[in-house]
Amino acid sequence: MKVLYAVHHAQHLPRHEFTGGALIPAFDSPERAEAISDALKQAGGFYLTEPDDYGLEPILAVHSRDYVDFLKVAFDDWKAGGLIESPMASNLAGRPKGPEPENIEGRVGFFANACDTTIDRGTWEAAYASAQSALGAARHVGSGKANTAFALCRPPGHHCEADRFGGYCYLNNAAIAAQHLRNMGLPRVGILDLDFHHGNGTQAIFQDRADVWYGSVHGDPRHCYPFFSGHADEIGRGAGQGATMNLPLPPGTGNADWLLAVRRMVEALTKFAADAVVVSFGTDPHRDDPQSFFAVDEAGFAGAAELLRAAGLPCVVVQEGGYCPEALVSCGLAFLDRLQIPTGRKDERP
Ligand code: OKP
Ligand code: ZN
Repeated sequence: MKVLYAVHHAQHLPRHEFTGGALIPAFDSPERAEAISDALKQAGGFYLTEPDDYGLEPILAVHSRDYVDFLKVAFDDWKAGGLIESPMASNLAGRPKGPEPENIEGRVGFFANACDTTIDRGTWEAAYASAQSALGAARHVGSGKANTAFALCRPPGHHCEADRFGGYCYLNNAAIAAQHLRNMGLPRVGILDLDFHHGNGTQAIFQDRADVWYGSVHGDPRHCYPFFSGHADEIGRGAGQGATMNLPLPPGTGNADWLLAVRRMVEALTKFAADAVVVSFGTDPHRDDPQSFFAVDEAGFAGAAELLRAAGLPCVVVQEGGYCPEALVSCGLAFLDRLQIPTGRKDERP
């Protein structure tokens, strides 16, 4: 399987995040992506390459120009403004938002949907490279070269809206990949979000559209981040009604109930008649993950891959979260191994 991996992610080095009323060491560390890439190299059968540079245009197909311009300069403007540490939102704009403030602290809040995440020196470059990995994987699958590809993205993307960062996310890699598949000529694209957290950003980006389906299985937002999005009655709006699907699950959810939900998602994807699916893939449903209250294990991830493979959909897998180093590796391998079409049907070499 082709794996798009931009080593530049290591330039994104958040020192801390705001959680539980305190600044704690950031969960999204470079070691996360390094653990996965090391394991894939060792496992064999995965062909790791740096993504090509597809430029800003496919990013601007999802994100606003104002937001992208802000991300590029936020860190430098923060320092120039005499502020300490790194940009982090302390005030959030309501919806709809008014005009962008002039003050840098105000601008950070204007372009944020949570107060947990910093923007650091190197964040823009890493987020840009991460999006290019998603684009590389989308192009590989969308052009028919292979049925599957894996974008080993870091930072993740699914909490990021068109013009708001948060939840460790700055550019919505999965949304950028899905939109790119549309622009390559695929009429109907699905996004299946298996990360423990609901992808509030991805949902917001596509909730009004009928051509991109979004489905998510996640921890019930009554009990966990992102708290205000991901309830079962959120099914899309206007033309997009019926093209959003949420299955929030309670604390303690294990393989059986999780896979039942994934099965319902895959059935809905099939009914939607998606031409390809982008999987927002997080390993945080695993029972050992420090952020999750699910009890899924490697067999669960293998089962999810089996369901997707049986559906016969071209599949772009995009890394989102996962904070237990061992589970990042074991669940990633379990999922990707099982997703591959058996040899003889389609050559998976790049
Ligand atoms: C990013 B991805 C819980 C704090 C949660 C934000 C979590 C972002 C997860 N005590 N903070 O979806 O894995
Ligand atoms: Zn997550």
